[in-house]
Amino acid sequence: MASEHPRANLPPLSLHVPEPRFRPGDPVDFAAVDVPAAGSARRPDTATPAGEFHELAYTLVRVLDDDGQAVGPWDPKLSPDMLRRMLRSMVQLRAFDERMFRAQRQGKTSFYMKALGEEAVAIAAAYALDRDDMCFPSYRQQGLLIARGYPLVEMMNQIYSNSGDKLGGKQLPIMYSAKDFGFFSISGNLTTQYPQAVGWAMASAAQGDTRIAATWCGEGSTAEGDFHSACTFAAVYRAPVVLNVVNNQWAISSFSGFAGAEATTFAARAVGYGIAGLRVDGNDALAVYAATQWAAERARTNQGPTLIEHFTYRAEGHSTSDDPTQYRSAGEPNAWPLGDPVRRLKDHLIAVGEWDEERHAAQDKEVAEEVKAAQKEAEKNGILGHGLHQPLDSLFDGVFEEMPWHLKEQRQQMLDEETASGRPWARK
Ligand SMILES: Cc1ncc(C[n+]2csc(CCOP(=O)(O)OP(=O)(O)O)c2C)c(N)n1
Ligand SMILES: [Mg+2]
Repeated sequence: MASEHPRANLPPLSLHVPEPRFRPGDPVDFAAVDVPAAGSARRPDTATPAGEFHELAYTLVRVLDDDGQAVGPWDPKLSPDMLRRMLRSMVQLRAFDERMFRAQRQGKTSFYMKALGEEAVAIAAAYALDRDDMCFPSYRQQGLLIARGYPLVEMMNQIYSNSGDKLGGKQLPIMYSAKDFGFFSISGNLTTQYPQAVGWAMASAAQGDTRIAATWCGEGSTAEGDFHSACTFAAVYRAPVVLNVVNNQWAISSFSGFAGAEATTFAARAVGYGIAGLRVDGNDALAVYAATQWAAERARTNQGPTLIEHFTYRAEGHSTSDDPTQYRSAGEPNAWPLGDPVRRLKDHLIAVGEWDEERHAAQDKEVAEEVKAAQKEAEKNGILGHGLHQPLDSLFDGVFEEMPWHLKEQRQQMLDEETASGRPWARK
């Protein structure tokens, strides 16, 4: 073929197709992952222009060292009480995930997504932000709701699409929406939350408000056009927003190389837009807290947006519909060089004499009981697939303020067909 080409004297073009380092059955060695020492990254004043610390987009902001001590300029110097609250929220999130994953396996719901290994990302950010800052999460930041004290029963009602589900059974399980908790509706369409967060932040500034926005997407999602248009708007208008990229190495079965990780970091996206960029150890709750607090301070003082890459690892499958043993080595989660975020925060509290193994074990038990009790409560409202938990004619509600004539007709047709079939559809 090549010889028939009119310009056969030129070398043939070829494409680079990224390939993950480890496949099922391969031994895992993450020695090539560069892990700078805790405390080694400098912390510029929050008023420093974004162009003066580009190196922070290529390193890792880390606070917790291998001995469990908090070191360096990014140490947020949190009180032991605050550290214990963060730890408890992370433990709650893990217990909640565990129980809901099992509920899906037991056929009580159709779908669940865990945040195992990424607990610090959402929990530490929730504590660093103000309670009334507006969050635009992806589907893996349920930790925001847990840290803000949203009732676990309400989350479960949504997961079960039962009669207690505030969203009326209209959303896929785990796609929560909680306006009162500053938690924007989760969308299944990746990265739509990015321009929404920037738009909200711009509106907040345009109205002279003081609240800022924060948003999260996965590293795979940075390939979406929405990510880039959001960054442009945020940069141009210096929108008061914190843009988080959760680099957990995987986008379902595609490794981060397919979103550009072989060429540069995700935090480096910020450099091209003239946005402040930070790359952070996402398994270090103190580093996530410090980076979020720093970025929030910049936003609050009209220094503009910050893009934070949280370098972490998705320790479980993408969702209950996924089987990671089919595409990656089972050794990866345990070999991940940044460790387990829960264990690291726990070790820190123990190292500073503010926690011990007995208290931790007791808390684990207490939290497991709390989640179990919430589940029992939620199941009183029904589980997915067992009966019609929402009145059938409510299917069309909540979209338009005034229902258009064609939807009224369709609703009537549906109800007529149900009546003719003899099924009980009536509004309770
Ligand atoms: C616009 C769009 N494209 C594709 C999908 C299918 N999809 C759902 S999750 C996902 C992977 C996202 O990976 P990443 O952004 O890294 O987030 P993570 O799941 O790792 O948190 C894909 C491709 C989708 N939901 N929306
Ligand atoms: Mg990912």
